[in-house]
Order: sequence, then C-alpha cells, then structure tokens
Amino acid sequence: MQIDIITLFPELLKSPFEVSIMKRAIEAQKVKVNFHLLRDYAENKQRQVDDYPFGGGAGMVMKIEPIDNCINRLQKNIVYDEIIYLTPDGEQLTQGISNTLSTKKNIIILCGHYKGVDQRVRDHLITREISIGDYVLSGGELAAAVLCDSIIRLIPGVLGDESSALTDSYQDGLLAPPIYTRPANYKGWEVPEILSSGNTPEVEKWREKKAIEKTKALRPDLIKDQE
Ligand code: 6GU
Repeated sequence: MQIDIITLFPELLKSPFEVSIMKRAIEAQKVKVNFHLLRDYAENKQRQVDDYPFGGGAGMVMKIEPIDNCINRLQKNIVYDEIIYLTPDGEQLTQGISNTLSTKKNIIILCGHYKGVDQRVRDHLITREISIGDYVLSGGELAAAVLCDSIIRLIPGVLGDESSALTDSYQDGLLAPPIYTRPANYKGWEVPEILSSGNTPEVEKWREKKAIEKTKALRPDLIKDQE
C-alpha cells in the first residue's frame, strides 16, 4: 500500500510514523508513506496557499491551485483508489471505514487548515471526506496520523499475531473485554479466577459475556446498530 499525505505542516505528523507498529510496517515494506509539502506546489512567488474568502468573513481559505497541482503530479505516477480530505465536517471514521481503506492499494490524504479548502476541491478533486470525531482540531495532520495508524495496523502481516487485530474493540462490533497479567493478586486486587483455570472454552465464554456487558453499559448504540 502507498499513502501520500499532502500537508502544510509535516513536522506535526512525521514522528508517529517513526515508532512502534507504523515504523515496523514501513520497514517491512507493507506500506510506503510519503509527505508532500503543499507550499511546494503554490504558484506565485510568495508561495501562497491560502486567501481571503469570497463574500467576506473571518478566516482564510486554502486555495485550489496548489492542491490541484499536487494531486495532478501524484497522479502522473500512479492511480489512486481514494483521495481523502480530512475535515471535521466529513463522515465520521469507524473501524469499518479503516477496514475498507486497509484493502486499498494507493491513497492520498489531504490535510485541511485554516477555515478549510475551497469548496471546488471538495466537489471536483477528492473522493471521500473523513472526520475523526465531533470536535475541532487545528488542522488535519493529527487526524491523518490517527487515520493512518488505524489503517496500517490492519494490513495483513503488520501485526505479529495475526489474530490480535481481530480481538480489538470494535472489530466484532463490541468493546474489548477486560484483560489482566501477573501478578494474580496485587494489593488484594485479584484477577478473575476463570482466567487462570486453563479452560479455554470457558475463558472465551467469559470474555464474550464481559464484552457484551461492557458494550451495553458504555456504548449501547453499538449493540442497537447490530440489531
Ligand atoms: Cl479530520 N480535521 C480537523 N481539523 N478537525 C477534526 C477532524 C479533522 N476530525 C475531527 N476534528
């Protein structure tokens, strides 16, 4: 998979790719991640990437030309399955969307800033708009790191234990059950006995029961969605 990220502030987002699972995935060539500086595609001498909004009002708008130039340049080399614009008014990211995106070959991610991009970018250049939740970030970079992490860990072979992504919260529509490790008793706080029983089918039953209880208590909407 190849992910091309278009950004005004690469410093904001490079380091998450340099540690842990994303780093390993890149080293193992399961994914290639490139950063493209939008300012390098600006047309005038000042390398201007934003401008005042037509109709007036507060805040600046990201201009269409640098974005179009950058996307066009990228598309000269390869065909992209998705060109994603990260914006708080996009479709909310879910595990299902991440699963779908993890099966794609090439994607572009455009990080928004200021008041956002000229609407014509959204109407004509991109294929999908994603938000990572109902709150506003200063720019799309942190959202891009979140989106990439959620996708990359799902690429086959990235997680050592193939089954471990399958037992994540949300992957089966439920929150993950409680987990424990040694010591079995810490300050009198004990690990549930069943987990030390060695009875795998009973342990699995317990986990499923706990996952359902937890989901009902914290995220009843997830259970309703399934019914
Ligand atoms: Cl994708 N971008 C920004 N700027 N804020 C957000 C977001 C994205 N998702 C949630 N808040």
